[in-house]
Amino acid sequence: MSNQTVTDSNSSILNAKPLETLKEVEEWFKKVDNNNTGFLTLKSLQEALYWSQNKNFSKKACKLMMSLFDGDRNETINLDEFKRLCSYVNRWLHVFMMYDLNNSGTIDAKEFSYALIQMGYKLSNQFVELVMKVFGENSNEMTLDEFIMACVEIQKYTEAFRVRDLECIGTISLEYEDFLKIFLNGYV
Ligand SMILES: [Ca+2]
Ligand SMILES: [Ca+2]
Repeated sequence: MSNQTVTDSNSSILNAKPLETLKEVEEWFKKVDNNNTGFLTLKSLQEALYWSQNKNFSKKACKLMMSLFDGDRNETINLDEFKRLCSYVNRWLHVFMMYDLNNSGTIDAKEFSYALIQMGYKLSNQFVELVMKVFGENSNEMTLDEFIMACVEIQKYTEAFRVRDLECIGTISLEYEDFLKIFLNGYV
């Protein structure tokens, strides 16, 4: 795998500024946080994402969002964290729509393959099919939450590879423990 052309588009998405002016975000938050606790649990985050996107987000996808945006690590999402999270999902939604070439509301293998090329990845069709199987509940199509998860994971492990492939030759040599660390870092 050669990754030297990978852009930092995903990391700029992650660093998106909160949508301070978007009143709707506050409304979605309050709609779900109806007893005014000031935070969303994993379950209520799932509900809030449904209101915000009119799309189902799996529990797994919500856990990923929680891991990315629970800045104070209290296992809940407050309003500021939710604003950042919505901005992030919104940007991914635009990416998703851009590559949903036939406007089906899902991304198929051909569209995903094209999206990856446009994002700077050079990956084989067999690998794309494998990713579709791993992340897509229906292995022929990916929904928005599945697409985000697949892209975030590919980005994360590409970064781990890139910092070890200093000469950008597309090959790295790993010690056993370093290999395990890459895997375990996916959990923190
Ligand atoms: Ca939090
Ligand atoms: Ca499509």
